[in-house]
Amino acid sequence: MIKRGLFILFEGVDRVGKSTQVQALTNHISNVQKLQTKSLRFPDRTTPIGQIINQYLQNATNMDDRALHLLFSSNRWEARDSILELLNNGTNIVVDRYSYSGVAYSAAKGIDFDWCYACEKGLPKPDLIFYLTMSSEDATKRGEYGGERYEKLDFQKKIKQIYEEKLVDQPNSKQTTWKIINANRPIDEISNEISSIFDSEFKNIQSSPIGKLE
Ligand code: NYM
Ligand code: MG
Repeated sequence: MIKRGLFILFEGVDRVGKSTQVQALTNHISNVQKLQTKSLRFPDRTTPIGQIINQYLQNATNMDDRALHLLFSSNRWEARDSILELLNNGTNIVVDRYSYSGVAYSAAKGIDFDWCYACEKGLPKPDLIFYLTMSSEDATKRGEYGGERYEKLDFQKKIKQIYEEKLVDQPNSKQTTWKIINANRPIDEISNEISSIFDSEFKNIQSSPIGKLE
């Protein structure tokens, strides 16, 4: 019988190095562990819904905050079947942002936290979440922001606060393990830590069923 794939998620504010670490862990799982792996990211800007989100992020359109929130959530729901298919076929997925980004960014705008979380319930649950964190000032110093919406120090601080006070290791993320990773270190040091956590945990996780966000 084939073992199911794992759903590994990277979360954190902008500029903490998630995409670099997604790539490093994907390489580790396929080249060192010799397991099937695919990386995904949200928003998935390639779908029709993702294109509307992309236009908003690039300041080409404006939108009601709640309508936008629901589009981000829809962009995950439209990926649900393919995520489950990959996992059930034994492919590990390494994902750059998911429901927790959805809640953190929208709640940081002042939208009710529980309302933000409600539309995520029922989506496939990540098995392991790496939360990359560093001071917002240090993240800002990592070079110019790309000019997308949200890339402002004050707003980034609010998002970080929502993650750390309301999401990381909180009851509504029960049964999911969050690993808090100090992202203010050399890339290799971070990726070595993440790879060794994966190596020590993946066998245990494979034998548990795929969960749902609740
Ligand atoms: N973002 C991402 C949200 O506001 N809600 C969501 O549900 C998701 C998945 O999109 N600044 C925001 C966070 C980012 C922006 O993501 C684009 P990225 O990883 O910077 O391409
Ligand atoms: Mg970004």
